[in-house]
Amino acid sequence: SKPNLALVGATGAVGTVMIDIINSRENIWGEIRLIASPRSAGKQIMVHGQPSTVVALSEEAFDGIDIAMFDVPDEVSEVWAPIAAAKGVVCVDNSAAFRMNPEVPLVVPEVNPFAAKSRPLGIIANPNCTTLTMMAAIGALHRKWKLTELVVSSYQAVSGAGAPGIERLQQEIAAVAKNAEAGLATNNVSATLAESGVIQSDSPWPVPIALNVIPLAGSMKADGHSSEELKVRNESRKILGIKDLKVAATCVRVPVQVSHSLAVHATFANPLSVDEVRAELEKQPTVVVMDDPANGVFPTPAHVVGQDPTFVGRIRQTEDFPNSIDLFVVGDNLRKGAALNTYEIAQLVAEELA
Ligand code: 11C
Repeated sequence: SKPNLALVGATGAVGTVMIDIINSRENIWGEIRLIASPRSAGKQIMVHGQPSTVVALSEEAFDGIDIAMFDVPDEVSEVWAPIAAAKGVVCVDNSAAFRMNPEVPLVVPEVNPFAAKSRPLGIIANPNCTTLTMMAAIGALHRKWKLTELVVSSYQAVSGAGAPGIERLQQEIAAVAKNAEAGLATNNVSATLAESGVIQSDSPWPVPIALNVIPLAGSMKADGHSSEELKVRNESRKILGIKDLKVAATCVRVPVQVSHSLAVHATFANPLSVDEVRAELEKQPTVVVMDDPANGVFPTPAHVVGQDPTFVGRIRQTEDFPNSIDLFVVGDNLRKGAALNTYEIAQLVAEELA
C-alpha cells in the first residue's frame, strides 16, 4: 500500500514551496496530512486537487503516518521529531537540530543516497540551503577528481531568514522607491529608512539590506565564524564523507529575495581542466551549465528562482592552481536548498518502504 506522508510546518515559507512540489509531482502517497502550529490549524490548503485541513501539531497528529517532513525551527524539530520517530514515523528534518548527530544521516540524493538507509534514531537530516546549493555540482566533481579544499563566498537571499526576511527587504525597497519618486537622495539608505519611519531595530539585520551587502549571515559563533560558515564546513564534510576536507567560508546576505549564489574555489587531489569540468557537470541530471559569459550567459538568482536544478557558470581556472577550479553556483534556496531536497529524501524512503 502507498505510504502516508505528513508535512509539519505546512504554512511556513518552505512549507508553502513544499506544497507546490507535492502538487506538481506524481501522487505516490496514500494520505498527505498537513500539520502546523495551533495558530494555523483549520486552514484549508489544496493538495492534489482536494482541500486539506491543516491539523495542529500533537502526538496524535502522527497516527498512521509513515514518513514526516519537518520544515520548522530547530527547537520545534528537536522536541517533535523524536516524538514522531518513537511512533515509527521516519522523520526527514530540515532544521539544524540533528544534522551533526553521528546517528543521523545528512543526505543529498545526488551525493549519498545510500546514507538514508541507516537511521538508528528514525531521523534523516536535510542540509542547510547554503551547503546544498553547491552539493550536486561539487559531489560530481569529487567523484571524479577527489576534493581536498573548498573556499566559498556566499551571496544569500533574504528568504533564508524566512518570511520576516522577505517582508523586511520589501519594506526597505518601498521606502527607497518612495524617496526616489519624490526626487530625494537615496544613496544613504540608513537616512532614507529613518526619514520613512522604517525602524532599524525591527529588522532581522543590524544594518539596511536594501541597496546593501551584509557580511554576516547566521549568528556569530566561536572564533569569529558565523553559524552559516560553520554549517558549510561541517555539513560539506559529512555529506561528502571527507573528514579532513579543508573549508573556508564567508557567508554574506544580499538584497535578493530568492536563490542563494556561491563563488566556489574547489581544489582536488588530481589536476583537472575547464573543459573536463564542464563536460562532467553537463552529464549530471540535476545540474545545468550556463556558461557563455561573453554573451551574458551565466546563472543569476533572477533566472534560477522557482527552478529545481543547480545552475553553474563562470567555470574557469588560473594557471596558478592546476588542481583547482573556480565556479559560480546558483540554486533556489527554498526548493533544492530546502523543500525539494527534503521531498527527494522522503521519496527515497518511500521507495525503500514499498
Ligand atoms: C539562511 N541558510 O540563508 C540559512 C537558512 O540551517 O537550515 C537556513 C538555516 C538552516 O539564512
